[in-house]
Amino acid sequence: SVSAESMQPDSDSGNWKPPKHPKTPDQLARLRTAVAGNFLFSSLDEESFTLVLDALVEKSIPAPNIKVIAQGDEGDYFYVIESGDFDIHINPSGAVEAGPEGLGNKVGTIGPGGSFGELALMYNAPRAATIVSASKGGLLWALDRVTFRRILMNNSFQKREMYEGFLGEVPLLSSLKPYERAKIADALETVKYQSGQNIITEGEPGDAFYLLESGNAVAYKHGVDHAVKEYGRGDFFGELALLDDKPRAASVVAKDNVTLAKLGRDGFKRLLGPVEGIMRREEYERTDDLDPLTHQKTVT
Ligand code: 1OR
Repeated sequence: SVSAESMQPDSDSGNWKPPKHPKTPDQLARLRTAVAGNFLFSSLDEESFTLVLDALVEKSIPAPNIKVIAQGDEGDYFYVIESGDFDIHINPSGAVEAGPEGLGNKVGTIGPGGSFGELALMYNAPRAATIVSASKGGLLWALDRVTFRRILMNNSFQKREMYEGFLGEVPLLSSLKPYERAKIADALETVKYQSGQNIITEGEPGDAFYLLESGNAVAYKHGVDHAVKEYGRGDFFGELALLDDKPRAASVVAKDNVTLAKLGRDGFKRLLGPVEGIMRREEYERTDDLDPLTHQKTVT
């Protein structure tokens, strides 16, 4: 007979069964809301999603200033925020130290729907930051290390790996830290268009931003008889409508078969804040030999 052991790919966790923490309908509803906008969950199939929901454990953080994760520690859980804000602190020495300054510098805050604690689990690395409850505390959902690695990590890890090289080559993103590019990778979706298809249509509302991974695309504008811009690998388009809530200023058409990394409006607003200045500066620094739409040399 076939033993359960031999059907498991990892011999060290051959007897692993996903933990099941029963939940009330109310808990389930709250949990579904909390993970709804979280990109780490978005590519799970129904079966994996159910398994992860079962495995999550509610963890109440009843006061401010509670350390949920300490920089330098080993990773045990991954957390999703249902309510409350949580501050991120990084001590340049690599670990929390004693004393009032021991947490290091506050570098950001994560709110409801956000998540943290994945890095140490993904890379078997010490915790990269300290996470402390802010305001009144809040409510977290915790996923154990093994379930995270076996179920939740596969897709997101592959996605981060897949996009790591490409995002590192995109000039617009070169000022970002690797962690910031990893968060962008989580939110990207690969889309393909065939030669001649419209990717963006002038005059329509904008809902996404695009990075071009392979192939070429061309921008056209009503009333202009030539292409106003050509895009190749590493170029971006679709930012103007999202930055200023304006209709699409041009159509962008696939010149050959193209592969794009698509970032929706929410991801764009949330993750490209640090480079908004660069996108806008390019608009303002336009000079005469640059195309008004695209900030680059006009294609003839
Ligand atoms: P972890 O398992 O290392 C701490 O535990 C968590 O803080 C980490 O996973 C991330 O989920 C989260 N750098 C490192 N970790 C961060 C950062 C961060 N932001 C959130 N975490 N940043 C510095 C980038 C140079 C971004 C600060 C806004």
